[in-house]
Order: sequence, then C-alpha cells, then structure tokens
Amino acid sequence: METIFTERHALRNAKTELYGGQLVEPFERPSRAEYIINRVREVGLGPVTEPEDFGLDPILAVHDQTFIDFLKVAWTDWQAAGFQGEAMPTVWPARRMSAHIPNHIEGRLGYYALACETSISEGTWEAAYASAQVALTGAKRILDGANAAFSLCRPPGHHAAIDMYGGYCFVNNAAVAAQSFLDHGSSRVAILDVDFHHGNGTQDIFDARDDVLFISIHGDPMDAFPHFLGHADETGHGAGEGYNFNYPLPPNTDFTTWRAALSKALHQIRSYAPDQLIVSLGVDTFETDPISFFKLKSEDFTTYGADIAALNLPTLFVMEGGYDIAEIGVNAVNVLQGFEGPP
Ligand code: OKP
Ligand code: ZN
Repeated sequence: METIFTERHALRNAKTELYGGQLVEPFERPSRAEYIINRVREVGLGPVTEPEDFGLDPILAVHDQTFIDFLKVAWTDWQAAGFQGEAMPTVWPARRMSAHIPNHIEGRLGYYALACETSISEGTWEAAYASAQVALTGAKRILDGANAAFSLCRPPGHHAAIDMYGGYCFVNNAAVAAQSFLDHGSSRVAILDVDFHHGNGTQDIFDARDDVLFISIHGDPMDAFPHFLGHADETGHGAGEGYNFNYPLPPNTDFTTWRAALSKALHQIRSYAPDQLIVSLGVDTFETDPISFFKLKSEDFTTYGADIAALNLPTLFVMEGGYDIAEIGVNAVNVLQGFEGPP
C-alpha cells in the first residue's frame, strides 16, 4: 500500500496545550508522524510519496470560506494584537448570546473554536493545508485504481466542522477526501471513524446528506471529548436521516465489545454499497493511550484491519489520533498490514 506523506506536517509544532488547568506540551506533536513513517519504512509497507497540490477549492467544498480565511490569518492577527503566547480563545458565543462575528481576534477565536486546548501557532495553517493535500492525493490514487492508500495526515481532521476548529483539528481531511470522491463521479462514500473520539466535525459536515454515510465508534461523549456530540440517537437530519450512526462505548471497553460495534458498522457499510470507503484511522483506542479509555492491544489493530478488508471496497486510510507515541507506528501500521493480509 502506498503512503502519502510530507515533512510539512512539522510546521504544526505548537508549544502549548491547555490540559488540566496547565499549559503542557501538546499531545498532538510532530514525533507522532515520525514514528508512523518510520514504521511504514521498517516493515516495507510500500512506496512513500509526496502529496500533489490541489489548491483551496477542495477544502472550500466542505468548509465555510470565512472560517478558512480566519485560519489563514489567526496567528498573524494574534501577534498583531500584541499577545505573547500562542492563540487560544477565552470567550464563546454561549447560550442566548449574539451570533455576530467580532472584529477582535479574541472574539473571532471564540467564534470559530469548539474547544480551547488547541493553540494556533506559527505554521499551523500551512501544516493543516498540507495535511488536506495528503488526504486528497490518497483519494486520487484510489480514483486512479489503487485498492487502498494511506494518507499519513497530520494535523488530524475529524473534529474540524464546517466552520469550527478544535480537538487538535483545523481542516477535516477525511471530509475533504470524501467530497473529492463525489466530485470525481462517485455516487456514495462511506466514512468509518475508528478514532477513540467521536468525529463530530465529519458528522457535522455530512449531517443532512445521504451521499456520505458516516459511522463512528468512540468513547461515550457523556465521559469523553468532544462531550457535546456523538450520542447514539444522532442519526442525521433531512435527506441525511438514516445516514449517520454512532456507537458510543463506556470506559474500559475491550476489543471483544469494540469489535462487536465494528461488525454492526461494517454490516451497515456493506448495505450502503459505497463506491469508496474512508477510514478515519485513530489508534488512541490503544490500552495505554494517555488521554483515552479503551483497552485495545497491538494485535487487535491487525485483526480489525482484516475485518475492514473483508468489505472488499476501495479504501482510503486517513490518519487521525493516537497519543501513546512509542507504539503509534506499530498500531497504525498493524491496521494497514491486517487490511492487506498475509504476504
Ligand atoms: C483529537 B483526536 C482529555 C482532553 C482531550 C482533546 C482531545 C482531542 C483528540 N482529558 N482533549 O480525536 O485524537
Ligand atoms: Zn482521538
């Protein structure tokens, strides 16, 4: 399987994340991608290639122009306001407040953020843009006939909504890729999100549409980030009713329980008969992930990769989360090797 990767991911190198009332080194850091690409090379998964540049249009096909314009200038506007640290919101348009978009950068950060742990720093937009191009290049490989590809995206994307960033995500790479499939002739695309956290951004983008089936298996939002979306009763709206499914699972969920949810999800994907499958591949379901509470072991990732392969669909893997960095390469590549099957 081909891996699409660029060193430009390292332009996203924030110094601070707000965690437990302290500013800490971000969990979502450049070494994550380095461990994954090293493992890809170590096992000889396949060629590693640079992304092509498809420009902004495929990003604007799923995100609001005003939101993307904001991401481009947020860091320079923050510096121009005279602040010394990295950019983070401190105020939101909360219940019963005005929806006017403020002028001041502090107000605009609150308007476009769904969470405040994710600092905006120098190079953040450039890395987020490159990450989306990595996803688009993977999609192109599938359109050109590959049965699978691995878009080693960083920063991740599945929390980024139509007009909101947060949860380490700025541009929704999986959604950008799905829309690109549709814009190149596909009728239906399925997105399976196996990251520990609910893919609220992806759900938001396709909530009212029937041309993208979105299914997420994740920590119950009653107990886990993003807390305000991802419940089982969210099944889509309007034309999208019946094309969104969530499998929230409780603390300490092991692979047997997780795999039973996956089995239901795979059955729903099979019935939908999509032209392509996109897997939002987060490996923060691992038993020793520092910010998550599922109990998958490294060999379980291989097993479920094979489960997904049994669908026999052209499949694009898009990297999302995973924060036990020492094992992130093994776990992510185990899914891909499980998908490919024994040599
Ligand atoms: C991004 B991705 C945990 C706080 C979690 C943000 C998590 C973002 C996860 N106590 N804060 O889905 O892996
Ligand atoms: Zn996650």
